Amino acid sequence: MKVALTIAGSDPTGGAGIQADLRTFASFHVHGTAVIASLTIQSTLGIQEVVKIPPDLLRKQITTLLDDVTVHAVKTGMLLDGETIEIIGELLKKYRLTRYVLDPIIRSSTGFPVLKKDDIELLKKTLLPRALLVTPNLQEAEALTGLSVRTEKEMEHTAKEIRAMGPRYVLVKGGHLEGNAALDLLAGRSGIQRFRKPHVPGRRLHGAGCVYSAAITAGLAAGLNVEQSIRKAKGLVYRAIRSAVSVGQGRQLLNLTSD
Ligand code: PXL
Repeated sequence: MKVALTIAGSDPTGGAGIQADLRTFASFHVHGTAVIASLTIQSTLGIQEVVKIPPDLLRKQITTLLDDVTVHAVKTGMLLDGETIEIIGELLKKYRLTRYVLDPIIRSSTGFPVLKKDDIELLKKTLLPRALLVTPNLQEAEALTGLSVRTEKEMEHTAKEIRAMGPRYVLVKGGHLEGNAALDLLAGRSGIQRFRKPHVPGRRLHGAGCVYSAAITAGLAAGLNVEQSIRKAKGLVYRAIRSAVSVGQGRQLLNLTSD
């Protein structure tokens, strides 16, 4: 059985974080393992509070799991501080986890701040060079580089700038770009590749980034390469956004039950 691991935050709504990652892994028929790095207190209306898991507990969760279980691909999501980032960097190295997808969550979709400036710098130094793939949205690409990312040309330039920080591939997600196509740009060894799906209008979503990076991780765990994993993941995300559901009064959640 192929195994994927998520090291991320808990989201009680099930729309984002660990809960979304595990549902996504299951929909790709990959066994999901999960280490909780942070807890959120939230509803579909937004985050009330975030709490980090104490470093010794984070470390023990990961080492106890990885001393036993062989993991074929790993993703990280909501990490709340430098100590968390350093432990994960050290353990990625120790366990030689090279199929690593870094979802650089800097703020939540509802605007709740996740990483401070110093933590972003540490993430760039410690985790970016270990990533096979990093998946920033436009705001995250701006925060990682200090550049403006509002056009396709700027996306391309920024993807290359982030790639120079060490990851093998960079996927800049243009879902929030003006226009009617959801365009993502992948920067890799052989230049830039484009992934497009129609923009689904009228949705205010929660967790789309988590589902996307988890779906890519599942593809990698199953043995697909980066391009194949992105193509398959984008298809799943598109269908799940088209059939998004309301379970509360706030944002809609991706529907993974029909795939
Ligand atoms: O969508 C980013 C995200 C990731 N992880 C957790 C979250 C959120 C957004 O709310 O709650 C746990």
